[in-house]
Amino acid sequence: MKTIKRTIAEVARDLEGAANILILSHENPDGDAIGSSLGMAMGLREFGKNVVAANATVVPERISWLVGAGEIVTELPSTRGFDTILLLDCAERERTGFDLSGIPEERFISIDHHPNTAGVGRKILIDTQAAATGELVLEILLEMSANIETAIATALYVAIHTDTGGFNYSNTTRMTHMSASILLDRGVDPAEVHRHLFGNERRERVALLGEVLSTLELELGGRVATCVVTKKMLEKTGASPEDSDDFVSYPRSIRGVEVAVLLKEQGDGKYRVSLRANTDVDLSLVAKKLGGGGHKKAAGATISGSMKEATATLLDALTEAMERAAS
Ligand SMILES: [Mn+2]
Repeated sequence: MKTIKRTIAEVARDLEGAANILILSHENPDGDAIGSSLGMAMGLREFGKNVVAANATVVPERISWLVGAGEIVTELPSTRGFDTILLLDCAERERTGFDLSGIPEERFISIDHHPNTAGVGRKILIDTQAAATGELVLEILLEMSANIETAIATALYVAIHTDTGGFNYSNTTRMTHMSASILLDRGVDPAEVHRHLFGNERRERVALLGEVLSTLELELGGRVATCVVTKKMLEKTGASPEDSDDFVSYPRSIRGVEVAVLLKEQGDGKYRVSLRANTDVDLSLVAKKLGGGGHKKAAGATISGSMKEATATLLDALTEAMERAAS
């Protein structure tokens, strides 16, 4: 596991010297990608800096209520005017979904918490102990003595909330709760955030959940649970592909299940696979073997073939990983 330690202070000093900053994150953004981008953007603007945030994918509806979400552009602006391109929750050019080739390495700074990532930039901060990139952004803004107003705090709280499953996953640490404590001090309303994230479901999404749960299969003697999202289900329910993003938590909740799998049909004979572990099996290695990436307990990849072939490929890789974990 590659962890590159740059101190928070080093990155903070560097950002203090920057004037025009372009903030990017990984495509298909989650709450951490968007929350840390918005929190950092608003925080840096307080110092009079010119900041633009872009993401190759539109902000998911679930987090589109965050202040500033509507200002995140989906087209890459001309990068010429930016002295700094800040990658958040992402430490490689390719993960942004934008063509950033040809831009000198010194223009980049990357801040991330994903393992097994190379890192690009004049400063690279990859802290795999951080539960979310939002935690790192908070530390940097505190180091810069930024005035963390409620909108910034709420964006960072959503970042941390999302990546820890509401402070429930094993990546949740003392630091996570300390960060949350600071953010609540700055005016975050946790009940309001929860209502936005979970009390705001569209009928289409709940209907899709019904369809997806009917595909539940237990494999490998009940150690692996799989569910499938097909294009047909999306058509039938009127739901969108990202509506199923966290459905993997349902097969995961079954007693005895060690690895939960959600297969999403992409078209062109491709399946997007989301993996979640309840035990020690290292899913980042499984995903890597399948051409994807991620964390030990949460990873993903894209597999080609029919549903049957994709499932077989995946179960082979999981069998091997679970044997390795047991030995
Ligand atoms: Mn993250």
